[in-house]
Amino acid sequence: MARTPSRKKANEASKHAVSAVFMADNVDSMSKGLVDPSTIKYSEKLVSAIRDRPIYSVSHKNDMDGVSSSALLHKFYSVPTERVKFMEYSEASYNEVAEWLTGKDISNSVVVFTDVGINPGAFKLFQSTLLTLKQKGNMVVWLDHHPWEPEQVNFCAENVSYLVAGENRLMCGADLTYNVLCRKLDSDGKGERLTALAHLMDFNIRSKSTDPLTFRLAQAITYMLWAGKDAENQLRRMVPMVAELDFGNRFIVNNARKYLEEEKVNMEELLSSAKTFSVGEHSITIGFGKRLQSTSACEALMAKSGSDIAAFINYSEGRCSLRSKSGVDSSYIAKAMGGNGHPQAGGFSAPATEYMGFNEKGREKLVKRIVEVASA
Ligand SMILES: [Mn+2]
Repeated sequence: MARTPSRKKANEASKHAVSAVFMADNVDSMSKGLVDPSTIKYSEKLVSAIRDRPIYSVSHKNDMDGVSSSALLHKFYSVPTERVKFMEYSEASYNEVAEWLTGKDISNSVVVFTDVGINPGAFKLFQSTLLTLKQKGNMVVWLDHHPWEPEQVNFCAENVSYLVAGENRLMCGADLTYNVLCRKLDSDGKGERLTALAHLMDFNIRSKSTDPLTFRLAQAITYMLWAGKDAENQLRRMVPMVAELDFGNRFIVNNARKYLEEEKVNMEELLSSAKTFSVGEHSITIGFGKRLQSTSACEALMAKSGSDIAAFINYSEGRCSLRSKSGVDSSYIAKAMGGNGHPQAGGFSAPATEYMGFNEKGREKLVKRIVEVASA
């Protein structure tokens, strides 16, 4: 890599989350520091260090980016689906992953984390998990594009083999997985195509040629996430289909169809609850609903009202998703509400216990808070 490594430490970048891309390449031992994301390239050394070892994939559960990142590892590194784990940002999920990794007595293997960061509440647990993996001669590769806390970046920069962390406006999880680990192995171009689709979805970019395909997959993923305990098995089963771009597979199509059947009813409920408020130069439409794909729900709210920001409060899951039109940054709302996100797509948790089970009073309370925060 012909670039001069920046020697800046992560905590110089920001007092809070790292809003720039931090890279630590301990395999190449060439670079550590804040980098221009466009310089992140295929790593020949990393690929040759990992390709003959057993690989475990831990990826984000909630969307196409996480599933696609695992699918790329399945396709190019023959990671069997039993070695794929999907997780979300809850402490219970971090506990489960820590147990999955340390309970297996994995040694001389590789664990690749994609499209997830570390939940601050799980950081201590994860420090010991990563140290245990290291002691047993494992390599850890971590490829993420969400904001990270400086202490987590600094710990991982020292203790994992290869790290990309921090808000990345160029590359999503699948982009990082593809660019760093897969690009030169992609003889049929399917990996590149899958990555391009995941990129469009993750950055919420509209494209006529790709939307029907990507939305079908997104709908199937959403329907699977409603399956509770079985969700992970279903996602895992889908990984080889996603790897081969087989979005027309009956399994995917059936799940997408079930989603659409429910969507009609659920969308009516969402739109009838929607209220619009002006917040500074912008307007926000807030609606309550359940079992809807977040992006579709927010788009329906914006289409109905003409607002440039939408908040979909999923009362059955205790979460709120935010989306905004291109050029409108809604991430400050997610952050102020204790969540996280990108300029056009973010969210935060809104537990039922905090909002009186989302009865009328509880709903008013949450709407009031969002409007206050959005106006600030
Ligand atoms: Mn992502």
